[in-house]
This record gives sequence, C-alpha cells and structure tokens, in this order.
Amino acid sequence: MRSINRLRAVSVLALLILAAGALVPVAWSDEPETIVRVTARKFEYSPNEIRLKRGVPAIIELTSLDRLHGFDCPGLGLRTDIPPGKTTRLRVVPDKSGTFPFHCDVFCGEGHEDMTGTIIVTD
Ligand SMILES: [Cu+2]
Repeated sequence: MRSINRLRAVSVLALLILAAGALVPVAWSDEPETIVRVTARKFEYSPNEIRLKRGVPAIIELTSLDRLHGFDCPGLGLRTDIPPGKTTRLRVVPDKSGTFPFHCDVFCGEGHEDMTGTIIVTD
C-alpha cells in the first residue's frame, strides 16, 4: 500500500516536471510577439501603416472609437469585425514580404471608402 502511494507521488511529480518543461520555452522565448495597436473610427485607422517582419509573430489589436468597423487584408488572409467597446486581436505570422492593402469592409457611413491602410512586411 505504501509503495503504491509512493509510486503515485513519483508519477505526479514526473508529470509536473514534464508540464513545467513544456511551458518554459513559451515563457522564455527570446522572440516576443510584436503587438501593434490600431484604432478605428470614421473614417480612418490610426496608424494606417503597419510594419511587420516576415516570419515574426505579431498581434494586431484593434479597437473602435465610435461604431462597428471592419478590418480586411486579403493579401495576408486577415479579416475581423471591430465592434466598439471591445479589443479584437488578430495573430499573424507573415510568410511573405511586400505591401498589403487593408480596408474597412463594414459600411460605416459616407467616407467609408476612405478607410484604408497598408501592412508592409519586410525581410
Ligand atoms: Cu467602414
């Protein structure tokens, strides 16, 4: 009976050590994700130019100051709604360099068509 409890304790300890080992590379990664904050409002994004590096993970954090907007960047396969009062996050690891236009794809009033910007991905 005592040896079963000991075996159980060793097993739990081994699992904890394995779990800790699996977490360490994430916590100690020397390449933190880039976070880019973008604010949307009639009829602009600020900033309207986002610079990313190819192969480097990034999070684009989007907030709206007034009403529902959209964020659509077909060249990088990114698309989300941006409801007001919430923070919307898009995770991207650009796999190609270049200039990729984005635009609002939710009609938000006269001037909506001017809500544009570019993501520039460099090597
Ligand atoms: Cu719009």
